[in-house]
Amino acid sequence: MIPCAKFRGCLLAALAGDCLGAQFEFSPRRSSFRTVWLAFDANMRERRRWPLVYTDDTALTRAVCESLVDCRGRVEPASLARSLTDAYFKATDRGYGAAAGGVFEDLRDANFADPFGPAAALFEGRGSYGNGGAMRAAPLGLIGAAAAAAPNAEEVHLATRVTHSNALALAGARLMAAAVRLALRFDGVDVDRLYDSLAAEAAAADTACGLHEGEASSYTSSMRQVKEFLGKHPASSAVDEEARAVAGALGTEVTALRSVPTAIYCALRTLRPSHRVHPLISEWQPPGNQNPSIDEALSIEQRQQQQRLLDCLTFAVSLGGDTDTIASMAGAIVGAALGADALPASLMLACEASDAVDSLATRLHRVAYSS
Ligand code: R7I
Ligand code: MG
Ligand code: MG
Ligand code: MG
Repeated sequence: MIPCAKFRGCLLAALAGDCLGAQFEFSPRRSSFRTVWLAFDANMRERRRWPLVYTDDTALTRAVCESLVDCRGRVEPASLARSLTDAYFKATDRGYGAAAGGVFEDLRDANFADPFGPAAALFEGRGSYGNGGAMRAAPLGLIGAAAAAAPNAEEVHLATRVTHSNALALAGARLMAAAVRLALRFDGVDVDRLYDSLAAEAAAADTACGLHEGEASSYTSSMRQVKEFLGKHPASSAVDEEARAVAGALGTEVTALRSVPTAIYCALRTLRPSHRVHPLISEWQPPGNQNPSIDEALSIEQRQQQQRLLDCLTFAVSLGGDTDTIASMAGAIVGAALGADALPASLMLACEASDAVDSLATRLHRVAYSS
């Protein structure tokens, strides 16, 4: 059985990436690693409840979890469409993609008669290739890891098509869910093996969605670039050059193709046992050292896991562009691998609704193992 702590780590780190990244989403210029880290450090030192609000990424991830819990771990498109739409109308100002609002209005106006209809009509019938399906796919990876018969890929397609029917969006969501599913079983050592499994998932997703290698628009070719970057191991002092190169090659856009492989790189980079956390972070003292009521005494291992996650999120946001979504997806993968111990208490205090996300993760875990 996958421990509940890994479900919690996944969804809480996804929340943290969204909340931390939202401050930088589509800033006109990329921020340095140092600038991003100083902002995060200040966020965690505020020591008041929820200075950081979450965006559509978390609103819709919560909605996916709630629908999965209601439907005993299954993807029921009508339930999911209703749950996503309710989340949207509860707060339409959470930074939704330009096409998303219209889909939710159409779904509601037709009383959810055809959960796939409005999304299929977008962009002259080609459907959106935005990353809005991938950004909420983590819970599907969690459920998929527990399912005995792993019906995952088909269910991810159904869940994605409610808002995104373009092949690029479907394959990206499927790859993101697979990344979470595989990260849950990561042994802490063999990142090459994790990469190989992900590359195989990318190839399968391309084939299933009719994407062809060579057109420079396949997940297979992006994953090959991920491997090249993973082979490089640049020094911490070169982190901003690394970020510039990764952002240029893999992308930081709102499209699934130019953000999911980027998030996967951010996660795998951090999970390599040889990865050195940036000195700004390895020298960091959690705010709790001044206030024992917030961060209790941590074991060395727990401290290192927290530093790893913070290093991942800082790097992801320093790439620029779609920072909330890339950090959220990277966080989901790393959080699934490391578990909830990797989330500093001061960070959880800073992120909106962390308590609700935590209990939702626990409910999802219960559902995942109760059938
Ligand atoms: O994918 P989506 O939900 O957006 C998610 C992003 C994340 O960064 C969130 O944090 C939030 O900021 O938004 O929303 P969509 O509107 O479906 O897709 C995003 C954008 O991708 C669209 O608004 C378009 O600009 C672009 N796009 C397309 N452009 C041309 N042709 C998506 N599909 C197409 C297309 O087929
Ligand atoms: Mg967002
Ligand atoms: Mg959307
Ligand atoms: Mg975004």
